[in-house]
Amino acid sequence: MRNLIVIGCATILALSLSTAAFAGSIADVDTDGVPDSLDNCELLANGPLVADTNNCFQFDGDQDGFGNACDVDLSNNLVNDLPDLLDVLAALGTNDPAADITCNNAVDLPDLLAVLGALGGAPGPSGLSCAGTIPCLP
Ligand SMILES: [Ca+2]
Ligand SMILES: [Ca+2]
Ligand SMILES: [Ca+2]
Ligand SMILES: [Ca+2]
Repeated sequence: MRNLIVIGCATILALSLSTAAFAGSIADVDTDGVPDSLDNCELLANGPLVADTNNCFQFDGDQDGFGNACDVDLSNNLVNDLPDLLDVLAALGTNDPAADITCNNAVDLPDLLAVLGALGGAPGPSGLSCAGTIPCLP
């Protein structure tokens, strides 16, 4: 009987460990359904389980590996800076996919505000190893 209990405990422990390892391999911090290692906005939900503003799914207009939801670095120098602000101003009224941060098929005020609000930061983070190169082909 005691052996059975020991075996039972060992089995439960092994199951717990393997479950933890499994959970670790599919970590999804923003719970959007895309594992961190494949998520082009690791910390910001951008579909499919938790959609971003306009139900976009990992939309990445400039194909740099950072999804638009977390990428206002339009000049692709890995800093959110003045050139990005100038780029979004120049794209206002167009449907330039790189500048369409909110993914509503138009570059408009919310996109400008997103760029303004993120000045001084950096794009991402992204779980893709190719993030920062164009095209980012995982
Ligand atoms: Ca995710
Ligand atoms: Ca995400
Ligand atoms: Ca991007
Ligand atoms: Ca920039």
